[in-house]
Amino acid sequence: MTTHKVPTVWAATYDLLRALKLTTIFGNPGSTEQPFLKNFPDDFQYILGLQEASVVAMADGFSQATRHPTLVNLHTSAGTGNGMGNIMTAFLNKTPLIITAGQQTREMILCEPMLTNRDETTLPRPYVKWAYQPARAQDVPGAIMRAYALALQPPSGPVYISIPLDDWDQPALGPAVVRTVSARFAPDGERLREFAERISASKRLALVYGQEIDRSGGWDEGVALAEKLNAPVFHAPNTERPSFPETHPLFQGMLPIAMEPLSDRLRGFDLAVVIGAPIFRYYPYIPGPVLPQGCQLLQVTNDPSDAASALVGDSLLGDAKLTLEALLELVEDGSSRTPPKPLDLQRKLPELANSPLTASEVYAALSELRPENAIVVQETPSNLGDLATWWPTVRPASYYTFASGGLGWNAPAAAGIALAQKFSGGGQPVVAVIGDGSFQYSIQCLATAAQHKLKVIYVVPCNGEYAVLKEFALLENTPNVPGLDLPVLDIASTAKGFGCAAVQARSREEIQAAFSHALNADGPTVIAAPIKRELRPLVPPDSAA
Ligand SMILES: Cc1ncc(C[n+]2csc(CCOP(=O)(O)OP(=O)(O)O)c2C)c(N)n1
Ligand SMILES: [Mg+2]
Repeated sequence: MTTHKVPTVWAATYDLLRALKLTTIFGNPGSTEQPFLKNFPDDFQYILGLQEASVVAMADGFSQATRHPTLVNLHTSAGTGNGMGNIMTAFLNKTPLIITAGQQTREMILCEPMLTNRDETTLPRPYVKWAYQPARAQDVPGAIMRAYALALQPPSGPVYISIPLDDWDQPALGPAVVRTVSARFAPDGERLREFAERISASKRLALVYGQEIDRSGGWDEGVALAEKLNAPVFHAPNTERPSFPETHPLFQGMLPIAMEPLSDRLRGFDLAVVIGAPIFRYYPYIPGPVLPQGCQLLQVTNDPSDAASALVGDSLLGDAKLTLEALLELVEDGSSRTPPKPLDLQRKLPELANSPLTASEVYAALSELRPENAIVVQETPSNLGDLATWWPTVRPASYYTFASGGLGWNAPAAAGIALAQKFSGGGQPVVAVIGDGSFQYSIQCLATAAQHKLKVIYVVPCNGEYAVLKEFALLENTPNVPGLDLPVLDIASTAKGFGCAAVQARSREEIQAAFSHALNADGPTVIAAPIKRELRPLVPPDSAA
């Protein structure tokens, strides 16, 4: 008697995941996911997050740091809902996450028992590139293959598949079809030459570098192009991945985050070339033109939607690194241009230390012990500029933040990045600077960091308030807003409860001692640093200087 050997949907799917190198799964399980997770294979790793906001952002950080799509498994509608803020962020970050969620048994969905994910493809929209529930169990592996292909291709981003729990034991059609797709594309040659000519002809040229450069691995090409053109480089406003060394003499800082000051900053330039960013990612509304009089704009992006939504200028679709390489060949040498005056970082500290310290004093203390290979992750809204002053980004893939502003992404993302370091043996320590308010949104990530002994140091500047919202209240003239103070938090105790080493550090000496100790620790450390309350203008008046 011959036995008929058809794999189950479960077996065919795990083989597909193996083939696609999706063997690290970030999740939080429920009964609708257990049929997928049963007999979990030894060559896979399940990274448990205790709340889905952490699960999604840890996977996002891991995916960015490994430069590979990553699998997430959420618990039906409730888990998807908890993860939704960070799914939105992953969409704006353009991180290829393949998010799966369990669904009730097909037999019962009609009567909507508990755990039914009702209208399952509606919930994650519009912040996924595709949301799907296979029409039949046999389509599960094919749907995951399609999801992978879509997530990876530019612009990459999250996709969502809902999978009924009874699908896993069904017979598959056979082994899954494994396909490959391209993760990048080169620009159109003719249009590229036109761009190169316009760039070469510019007398007063500004380069604006965005996140797609660092994501594409094009950091060195970006530096080479700026040097060949001898042109100033700005970071695109609110960029989440700095893509140019901030200590380079051509670096001119980040463009302001609002219309009027941004256009003022570009005054005098005849051409702005934006590579790898939308036009523009503004934040507060300060009305003004997009560009000053006499300034034209060229944009390079791999995202047709960002090309279409640009308010002004001409766009070219293409991968940032490939386009930079090609432009480098085509543009004329810019030695006749006058280089800009190097930025003055304004590193000034008071002779007598403040008590409590200012955010600047905390970052100054840390910067003296900065390991050259450290990776920074930042979610500290009111003093991120101070951090950049004292801890400028000088290497590729060494600074991460979110594209969205949705709090609760960076603390878990830092854990995901540290996990990627651990798996790759990279040994780069992760320093996550997270405001005391921001730290609360996905605090459960600390348990995952402790469980896996991740080399991540959380530095939490504690001002006991939502300072940036107070700054916003001044800008928008909205006095007496309630709920902007945080009177009761004990961050070090909370962190200890999640299994992390934690200290409160008040002085420069205490901070440096805690940081040195943490750098040598076998696991995560949380350093809570009380800081002085300071309110500064949200958009500095001199940002147009
Ligand atoms: C999910 C989410 N909820 C609320 C907000 C609004 N928000 C923006 S900044 C901020 C306060 C951040 O406080 P903290 O981390 O302490 O930083 P500080 O401003 O004090 O430097 C809040 C609540 C948000 N951006 N995201
Ligand atoms: Mg705060």
